[in-house]
Amino acid sequence: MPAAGPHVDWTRFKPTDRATLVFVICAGQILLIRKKRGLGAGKINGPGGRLEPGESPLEGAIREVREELGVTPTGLRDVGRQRFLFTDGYGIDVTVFRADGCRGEPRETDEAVPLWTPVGAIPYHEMWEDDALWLPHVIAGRRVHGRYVFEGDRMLSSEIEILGPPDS
Ligand code: 8DG
Repeated sequence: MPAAGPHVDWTRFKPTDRATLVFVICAGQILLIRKKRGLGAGKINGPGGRLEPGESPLEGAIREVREELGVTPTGLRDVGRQRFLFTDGYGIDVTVFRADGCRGEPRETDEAVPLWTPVGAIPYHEMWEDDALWLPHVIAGRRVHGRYVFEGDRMLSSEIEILGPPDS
């Protein structure tokens, strides 16, 4: 995709990468990470990462949580898709999952530090700028689709559709 300004024809969006994010939410807590490397290193996020060739989003989501935190998320539900276009032309299409628990105790790896966080105290100021727009809906049990243009770390535009609860 060519370099973009804030106005994008999303029907022609061809992402460079497809990726996943997983938010394990249970007992009033959400499992976040401090990301040590990759896109968004230093930020707080959910675990997740780029899909490998031939992998489904669900498979990739489970693999990334295992790799980053050493635990297996359970009860995953697809809660929407977030698409990002950077002004240098890089695009990433992210499938977001909510999980209702995980098997094992999250531990630090060379990719991430686990941070169990009360759902009422999410540090949005240390996260990607768009997250404050859609993550509250996911926590409230809704699905959200979003499209964003970024210049580096700075969000230039956002479009969000709030949908109903995920299929169980
Ligand atoms: P690596 O091993 O190649 O270093 O990395 P990876 O694990 O394959 O990929 P990654 O760099 O972790 O992939 C980027 C992750 O960041 C992916 O989970 C999607 C996520 N992500 C963005 N933009 C945004 C955003 O604006 N908000 C949130 N919450 N996550 C985002 O790429």
